[in-house]
Amino acid sequence: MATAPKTRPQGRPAATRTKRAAAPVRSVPKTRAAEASITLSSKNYSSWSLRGWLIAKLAGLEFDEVMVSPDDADARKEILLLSPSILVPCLTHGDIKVWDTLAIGEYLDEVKPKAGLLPTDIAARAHCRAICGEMHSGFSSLRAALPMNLKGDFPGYKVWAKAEGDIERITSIWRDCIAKYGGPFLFGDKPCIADAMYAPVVTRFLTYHVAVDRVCSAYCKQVMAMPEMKEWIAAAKLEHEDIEELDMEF
Ligand SMILES: N[C@@H](CCC(=O)N[C@@H](CS)C(=O)NCC(=O)O)C(=O)O
Repeated sequence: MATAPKTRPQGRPAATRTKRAAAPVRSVPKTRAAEASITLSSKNYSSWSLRGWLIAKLAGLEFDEVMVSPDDADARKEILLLSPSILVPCLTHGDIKVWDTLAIGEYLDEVKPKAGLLPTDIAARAHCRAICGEMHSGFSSLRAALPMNLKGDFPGYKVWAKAEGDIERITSIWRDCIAKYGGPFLFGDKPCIADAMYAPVVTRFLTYHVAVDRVCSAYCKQVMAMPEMKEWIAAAKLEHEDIEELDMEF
């Protein structure tokens, strides 16, 4: 069942996460040794964790998931060792550490060049990098107004006016890509880094019942039908509800 929507005065992005139960750093082992590991936090709330994880999946990388709780003091010390930025996601691949989602995407494109993480055509690749950059550095109103919450379902949620501008820009990016490259994903028939970057926007649109046009709605369905998305969302739904009140962009 959905938890009650957060009430926040519209027009004022909230800033603090008030309470989060301490959870130890824990590694989720796979049946065989993986070539890499990725630090992640909440699968329900952490949009950057989802992006990094999805990119690694699309790359076909074998990796272990290291779940961390940044609010626990001991865990925080360990995260500092795992991720110099104290942010998730952080990829460890042999001796190499990459602690930013875009950098993880660029690195994995070099390591797994056949995975198609970036489009092969130079113009499409530049376009892809531009819209990934826009997501990485922008849309703060949307991120503040509609935090990722995969367990949530908030029909009738009042979208803050400033976030409407972000929604318009994002849907125009999607329409443009789908018209140019033929869909069903942003750069053609296979998902790439751009789809991973925008996947948490898709889930936000569904969580908060944001109405979009036919093309964008079909794109949202396409992303939600990805087996990797189904796997992540199923795990998110099983996650402990240890965050009493989350009132920040996450
Ligand atoms: N620009 C970073 C953003 C990463 C980020 O903001 N991660 C959030 C979680 S979604 C985080 O680790 N926040 C620290 C905290 O929760 O204490 C990236 O691209 O990876």
